[in-house]
Amino acid sequence: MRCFWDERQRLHAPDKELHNGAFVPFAESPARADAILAALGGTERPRDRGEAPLLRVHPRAYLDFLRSAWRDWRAAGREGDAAGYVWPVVGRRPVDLVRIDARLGRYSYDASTPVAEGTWEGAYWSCQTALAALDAVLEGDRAAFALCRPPGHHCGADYMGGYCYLNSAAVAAEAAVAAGRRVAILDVDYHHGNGTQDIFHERGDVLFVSIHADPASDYPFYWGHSDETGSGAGAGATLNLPLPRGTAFAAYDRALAQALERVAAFRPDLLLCSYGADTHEGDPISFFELRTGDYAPLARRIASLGLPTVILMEGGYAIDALGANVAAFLGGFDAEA
Ligand code: SP5
Ligand code: ZN
Repeated sequence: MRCFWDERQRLHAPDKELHNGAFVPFAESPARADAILAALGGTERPRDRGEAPLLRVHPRAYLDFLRSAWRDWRAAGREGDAAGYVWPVVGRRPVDLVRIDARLGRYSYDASTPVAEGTWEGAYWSCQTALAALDAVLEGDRAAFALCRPPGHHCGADYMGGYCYLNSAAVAAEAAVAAGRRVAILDVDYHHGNGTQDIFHERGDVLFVSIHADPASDYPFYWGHSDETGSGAGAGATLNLPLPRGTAFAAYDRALAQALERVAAFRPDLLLCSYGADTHEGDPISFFELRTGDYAPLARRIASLGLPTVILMEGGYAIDALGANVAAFLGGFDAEA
C-alpha cells in the first residue's frame, strides 16, 4: 500500500518529559520514524493542503497558541522546551491569559507533552500526511498508511497531551465526512484515544471504537472506561473495550471481534484505524503481551471488514521491534485486502 511521510515531521524533537516525578528522555522521538521508515518500501510526501482541514477540528485560538508557544516561552526568558505546570481543573472559562505558563495549562492536560522549537511544523506535517493517505483512499485505493509522528489520538479540539498536538485521525475523519463519507474510527493503540473520543463524543455520524489498557491502571486514566458511550446526538456512537494489563492476543482478539461487529453494524463506507504498536510485549511504557507475529492476523481481521481504510500511526516505543511490528501489520492488511 502507499505510505506517506514528510521529513519535516522530524523537526518535532522535545528533549525531556516529566515521568513518574522525574525528567527523563522524551520517549516519542524521531528515532521511531527512522525505525518505521527502514521497514517500509518507501514513502511519498504529502502536498500542503493548508490549515483549512485542521480548522474543521481545532479552533483558531488553539492553532495560534501551538504555533507560537515555543517562541513565547523563549521570549519570556525560559530555556528548553515549553511545558505547563498549572491546569484549570474546575473549568476552562475564557479568562484573559497573558503569561505563556497560563496558556500552556489552558491548552494541555498533562506534563509529558512539551512544545519544542519544531513542534508546530512537525505536527502540521503529520496532519498533512494523514490527509494525503486519506486522499489516496478517497481516490480508490483499498488502504493507505500515514506515518503520523507526532501521533494525534490523545489531542482534543483545544488541548494537547500524550505526545499529541494535533489530532490527525480527527482531521482525516472530518475531511472524509466533508467528502460525503460515513466514517468509523477504530483505535488499537495501547492507550485510550481520549482526544478522538472527545472530539466525536456528541456526534452520531462518526463512530469511535477503542480497545486499550484499562484506564483504572493506565494512562490517560480519566477517559476510556466502558461506561463512556457517547452523549447527545452521539449517544451509543462510542464503544470502549478496556483490557487488563498482561492481555495477550487470544483475549485481545475476542475484544477485536466485538469491536469489528460494532463497526460493521454502523455501516460505514470508510474506516480510519489509529494503530499503535505499543501493544507489543517489548514496549517500555505499556503492558500488553502481543508479539510481532500477532500483528498480521490483527490487521487481517480489520481488513476483513472490506472497508476502504486509512491506517494512521499512533504510539509504539519498543524501537528495536517497531519496524517489524508496523511491517507485519501493513503486510497482514495487504494480504487480506
Ligand atoms: C500516542 C501514545 O502512545 N501516547 C502515550 C502517552 C503516554 N504518556 C504517559 C506515559 C509516559 C511515559 N514516559 C516514559 C518515558 C521513558 N523515557
Ligand atoms: Zn499509546
